[in-house]
Amino acid sequence: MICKKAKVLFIYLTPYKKTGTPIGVGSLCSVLKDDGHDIKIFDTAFYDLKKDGYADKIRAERKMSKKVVNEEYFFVEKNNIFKDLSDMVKKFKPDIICFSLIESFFFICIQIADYIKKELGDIKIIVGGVLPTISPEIVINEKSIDIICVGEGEIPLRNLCNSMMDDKETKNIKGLWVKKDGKVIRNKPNDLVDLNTLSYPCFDYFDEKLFYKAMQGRLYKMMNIATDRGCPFQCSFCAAPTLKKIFDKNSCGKYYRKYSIERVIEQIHYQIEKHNPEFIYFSSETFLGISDKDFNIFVKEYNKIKLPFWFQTRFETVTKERIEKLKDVGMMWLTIGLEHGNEEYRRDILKRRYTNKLVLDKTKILADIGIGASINNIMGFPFENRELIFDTINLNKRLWEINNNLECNIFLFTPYRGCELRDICVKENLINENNIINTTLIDSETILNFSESFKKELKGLLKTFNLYVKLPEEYYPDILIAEKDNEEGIFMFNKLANIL
Ligand code: B12
Repeated sequence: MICKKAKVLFIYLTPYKKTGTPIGVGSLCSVLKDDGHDIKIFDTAFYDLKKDGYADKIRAERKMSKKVVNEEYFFVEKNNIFKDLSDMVKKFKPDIICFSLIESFFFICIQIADYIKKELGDIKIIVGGVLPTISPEIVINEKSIDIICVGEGEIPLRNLCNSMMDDKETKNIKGLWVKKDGKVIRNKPNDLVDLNTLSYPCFDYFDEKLFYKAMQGRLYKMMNIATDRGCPFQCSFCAAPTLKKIFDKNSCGKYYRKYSIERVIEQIHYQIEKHNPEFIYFSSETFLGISDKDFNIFVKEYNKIKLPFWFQTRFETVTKERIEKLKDVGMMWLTIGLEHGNEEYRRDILKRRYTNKLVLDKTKILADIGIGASINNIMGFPFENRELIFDTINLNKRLWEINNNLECNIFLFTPYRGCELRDICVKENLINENNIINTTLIDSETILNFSESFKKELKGLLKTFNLYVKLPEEYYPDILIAEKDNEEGIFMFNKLANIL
């Protein structure tokens, strides 16, 4: 495809020091690069916009993970986002500015978009990502936003850039909602892409520092590899089921798609050749959801690659045979969502159906083979109370007893748009229907309208979760003191945290 080159600036909105190269933006860069467009990326990871810390630090303070020892070598903090952005825009002179947006960055996105329009000229602004896909009206209603992308962006953005540069009409491009003469033209979402014909995500334009991610207290140059897109499960705290519904309703094709195993292997070689990473991270939601045939090909081929790797999967998919084989070819770690310790609550409210026995058995498999894991847990759900939270603490305690090489992560439930539990929160008056979330997983206070006493309790339990999990029960009276948000509580917390 030959057309005039567009200058495209991506603004990747991500929390302070939240590194890792995003597959979505990488994939968009890749199709534009194929068509010869000029690309730059402005990343918000370097700016402490909310002045409230960052995930790696807070996780270490809450005793979830080890303190990162080498971060100063890989991170430079910048402090004037508007000046830096303005300098980049004036120098690069983009034809179009692209934001990739999830809900927690809505306000920052609008602030930056307004600034661009007011101070830097009438450059076309397009916003894509999960939020405009799930709640398009909210985003398109913003005065500084010209276009939004609903659904996957590879084809719509390519068509937009190519048409724009050829002075062709852009208002009817599938997948885009476009403002024209004071009206919004709402085109249908584009078909979902065929992963096996798509170019690999291109990370060439990202700052090298963003490749570094923490693993066991050390930052490594890591390459994110996706093996699929979408998710076949129905968890009520996740937006994936709603994304699936939107794509089904618009007949866009199947949301949950896998790369062929040959493409996965080819992609790993391609990215290693380009970026020379120290570690591979498989960013798919359920890495071990692959068939035995593909699994065996993966192991055989990865044996030639040999870089250490980790991935995310579900408990159900862990088997002795598979983990042993993976360990032999470089598997170092895995992340598993347990989410809640009460079986009934997990099944009925969170829509996760597995037993605690299964969770214990699978953790034993990991312990026997000598593989560590991050166990992700959430608390502060609707209808939860202290007793239910202790079911989560107690199950984690049993897992920790089986396998000492576990990171027990605990996060507060946040009802992002698109997740089924959000509707329940609205119904129960726990949030206002129009609420737009402006918070991330490291926050220490719930945004739900629980009673003041339960809010306090959540804050205390979030801080002390790992003390309860990892210290013997005779410490519980002291941990109760450590829950308090006062001098006595802080003193006790520090004293107990030092034991771990
Ligand atoms: C992998 C992942 C991560 C990774 C990588 C994040 C990333 N930005 O790539 C990590 C672990 C870092 C992460 C962190 C967080 N994540 Co996350 N994450 C995901 C997950 C599982 C997959 C995302 C993905 O790679 N999809 C595949 C790519 C190809 O799709 P995509 O990114 O959406 O991009 C496509 C389209 O959206 C569109 N598009 C995107 N941007 C743009 C821009 C333009 C201009 C255009 C035209 C199109 C376009 O085109 C892309 C290519 O087709 C999703 C779940 C999901 N199903 O989406 C949650 C999800 C996106 N995450 C979510 C959240 C909340 C977070 C955190 C805030 C968690 C937290 N509480 O801290 C942080 C924020 C960090 C950040 N800025 O991204 C929520 C968002 C909820 C919402 N309603 O907004 C989701 C939906 C999960 C959920 N809870 O429901 N996440």
